[in-house]
Amino acid sequence: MSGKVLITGITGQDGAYLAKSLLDDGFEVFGGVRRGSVPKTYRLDYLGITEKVNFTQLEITEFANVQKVLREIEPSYIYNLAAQSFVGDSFVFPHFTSQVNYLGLLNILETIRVDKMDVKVYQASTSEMFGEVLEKPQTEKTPFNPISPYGISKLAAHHLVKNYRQAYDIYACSGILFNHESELRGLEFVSRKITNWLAKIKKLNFEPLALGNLDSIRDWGYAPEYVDMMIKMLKAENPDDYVISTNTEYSVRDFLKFAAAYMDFDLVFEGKGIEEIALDRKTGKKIAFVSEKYFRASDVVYLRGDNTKAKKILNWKPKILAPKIAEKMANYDLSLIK
Ligand code: NAP
Ligand code: F7E
Repeated sequence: MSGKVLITGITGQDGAYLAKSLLDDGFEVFGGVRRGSVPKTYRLDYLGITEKVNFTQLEITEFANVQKVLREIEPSYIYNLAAQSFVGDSFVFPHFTSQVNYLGLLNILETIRVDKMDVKVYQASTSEMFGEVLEKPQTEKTPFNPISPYGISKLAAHHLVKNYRQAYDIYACSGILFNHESELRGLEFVSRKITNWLAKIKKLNFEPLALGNLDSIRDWGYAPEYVDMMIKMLKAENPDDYVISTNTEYSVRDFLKFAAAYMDFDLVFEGKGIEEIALDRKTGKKIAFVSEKYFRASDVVYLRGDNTKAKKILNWKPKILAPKIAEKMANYDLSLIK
């Protein structure tokens, strides 16, 4: 594969890792960035690739802007990663979330359809579409049952991909990605919130960390391994949808324990529900507590993906699991505090 690639959402966690992999493979990478009061290239800076990316102004909700960008670049591949990706915020901004996550993709697909563009499209679908799960573990065939405005907007986009593929023969596929984390994860997501805050407790004696639902279970993978799967999907002869996951399950409490152990805190949990706290066994110091502030109006409490199809057809196998991910992120967050 070679040629021009457009990544929407290039400044996000996945966009940065994907751009790095594609540049390493010899692609010409174009990155869509939206206007902000400050440049948001810190992830690309961290990976040392900012100078290698061709940036273009892209507001995914503006049809005319999307059309102009696609016509100017004429990419052979589009990875649509742009999203309002924080589930918690989707309850606060449901309209905005739908506009970005659904209408953004529609703008891309409509431009391709009208201009009859020869381009392959990757859409960032999500395990959040399974919502209150109807089957364990979840596969490509598991019925969707989303319970957040985020999950609903992504499911609408997921259906759009299938519809344009079937009706207009456009090469478009969806990766149903389960949670994936890294050193470049946003601070609002629970994994990074934990490692970042614990590092501050460890090195700066910060106050305890407030968390929401500790019982929530996720199938956490490592983001750099997941972007490789996105590339494999567009290399395949035929477009298809794949679950990308590790087929393992850990609770938020487990993730907290892994990160804490790396920082030499031996956590014991006391109390139940809203009263639950985590103490360091050695010092008796309170490290974390439950706060209602971080409960969601409705929360997806169990996710675990069966990645058999991706393994079999695309020869993809994740190696890095939650305990190691927590360590890597904890190590990185400690290193940020001199
Ligand atoms: P992220 O870090 O939140 O990045 C989102 C990106 O979208 C950012 O570059 C953001 O730009 C851009 N964006 C947001 N609104 C936009 C708009 N209106 N116009 C143009 N760009 C816009 O997300 P991520 O973790 O990398 O995830 C990448 C994609 O995969 C997202 O679609 C997410 O929903 C999906 N996904 C993620 C996971 C996961 O566990 N990470 C799992 C399944 C699916 P700014 O930098 O300007 O904010
Ligand atoms: O929450 C619970 C929370 O915000 C995970 C996005 O990348 O993955 C991500 O969505 C769980 C939830 O990720 C806190 O209630 C407890 O049950 O890290 P998260 P998410 O909602 O799973 C999916 C696949 C995506 O597609 C999304 O784009 O952890 N939780 N306490 C907390 N969550 C947060 N954020 N903060 C807490 O204090």
